Amino acid sequence: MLYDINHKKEKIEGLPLCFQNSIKFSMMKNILKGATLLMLMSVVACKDNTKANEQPSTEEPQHQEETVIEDTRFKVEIESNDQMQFDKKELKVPVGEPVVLTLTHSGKMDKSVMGHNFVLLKQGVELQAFAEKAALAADTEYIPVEEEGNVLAHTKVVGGGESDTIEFVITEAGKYEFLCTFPGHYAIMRGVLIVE
Ligand SMILES: [Cu+2]
Repeated sequence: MLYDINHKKEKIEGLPLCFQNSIKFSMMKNILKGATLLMLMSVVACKDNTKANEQPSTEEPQHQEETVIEDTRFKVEIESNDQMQFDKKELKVPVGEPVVLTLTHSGKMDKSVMGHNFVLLKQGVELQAFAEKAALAADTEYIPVEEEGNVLAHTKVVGGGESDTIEFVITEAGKYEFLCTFPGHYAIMRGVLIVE
């Protein structure tokens, strides 16, 4: 197969330089291989080039006053670990105000073997009886459906390196028990939330 490059050159002059270069490039390659794919590639390259040469838009993004809303919610953190412990036995939060609670798991173990959650019970709920039912509720992350009415707030179950944040409001001052309902954990992983 022979190509008269000069003849073709005449034909392609008058096209934008970008196309000329692409076409020349394609013709050369065509001698060795089929040109279709290469033509396509050249066109794509040409388009990219065009984009790069575009002037940046002079349109100013709509300027808006930024309003920084200060997060005044009360924040509380509780940590858990691979030794089946919470780092706090007592938490204090204000009554009637939004509380943002974060449970973190600083260990490495998977949630299937050392999972933890934070479950806050209504006053008057018998913790041990609740925990024993909860331990069987693996399908609902150890929150038994029939006991949901006894739970004021709860996180999901977290494993090592994970955390979960919840928000709740307690409208009555007093002491509330919390626990981890992962099977076998409640005896150690429990404490009191003081609302005042
Ligand atoms: Cu636990």
